[in-house]
Amino acid sequence: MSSILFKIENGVAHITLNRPDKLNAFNRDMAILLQARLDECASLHEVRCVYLTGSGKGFSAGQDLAEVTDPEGPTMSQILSDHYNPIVRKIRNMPKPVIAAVNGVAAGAGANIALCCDIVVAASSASFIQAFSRIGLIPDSGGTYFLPRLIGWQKASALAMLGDKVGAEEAEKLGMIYKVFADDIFSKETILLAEKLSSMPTRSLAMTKHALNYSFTQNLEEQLAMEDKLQQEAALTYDYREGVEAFIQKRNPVFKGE
Ligand code: T3D
Repeated sequence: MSSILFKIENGVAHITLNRPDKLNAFNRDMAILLQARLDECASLHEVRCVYLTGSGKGFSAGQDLAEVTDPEGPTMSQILSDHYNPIVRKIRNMPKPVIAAVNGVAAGAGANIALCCDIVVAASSASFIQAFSRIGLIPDSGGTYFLPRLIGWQKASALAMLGDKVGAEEAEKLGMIYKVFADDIFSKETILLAEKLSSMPTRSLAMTKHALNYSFTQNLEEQLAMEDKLQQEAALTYDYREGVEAFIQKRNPVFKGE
């Protein structure tokens, strides 16, 4: 059985981390396969939203700690430069929305890969742990970048240092994630959310993502100029014409992602 499951349905690419016996901890194979699937999602026109989740009871327990103690296993430098950093870049640069559907515990790199996604939703029994400090490491996979931006410096600092477990409800209150769903409706409701996104104007969503990515490093004048440029591009899309026409004609728009 592959460590990554993949299917495309109703415009949504479903990527499932699939090492359930190890709470979907990342080994090299899973990290490399995930990257290949993310590349596929970026290039396929029929994929208009990516839905990333875990199989079994966890989302991902981060780095497979058995692999790091294996003398034949990858080095720390390979783990970051070949595994986690490219995954984070591919998610942030994906020209379509990526949903992290956190079905269970998300720890270490597993938590931070979820938190770098565009929309993070969680089952009520899920939890987030910056587990790094528990084993003498620092938060990686973008954790020191995304966490303070999501929840503020003080909370990020405390969670990164203490490695406390944060339940889904608390994560929602902190602004770490978008929404919590009760366990029994989690899968159905979050797939519906992904399918809704896949029927939206994909190119303008990609431009929105691009503008949000850049907002962290630009001043207001630069950001206004970026919005101006992107809005002109958005106005040239088929979906913009369709959206306005549908409004005037009092009907639902049918967007093509073009
Ligand atoms: O060198 C480097 O490490 C560089 C990379 C850094 C990036 C990172 O992600 S560092 C952080 C690595 N992750 C962790 O430290 C988390 C380790 N796991 C846990 O603390 C706990 O498993 C959880 C809090 C996540 C969940 O606890 P619980 O009680 O629900 O489950 P469990 O019983 O601990 O785990 C279930 C099984 O998964 C168990 O296997 P077994 O005994 O049934 O055969 C456990 O060993 C396995 N497992 C869980 N996490 C990992 C793992 N196996 C390998 N690596 C793991 N990270």
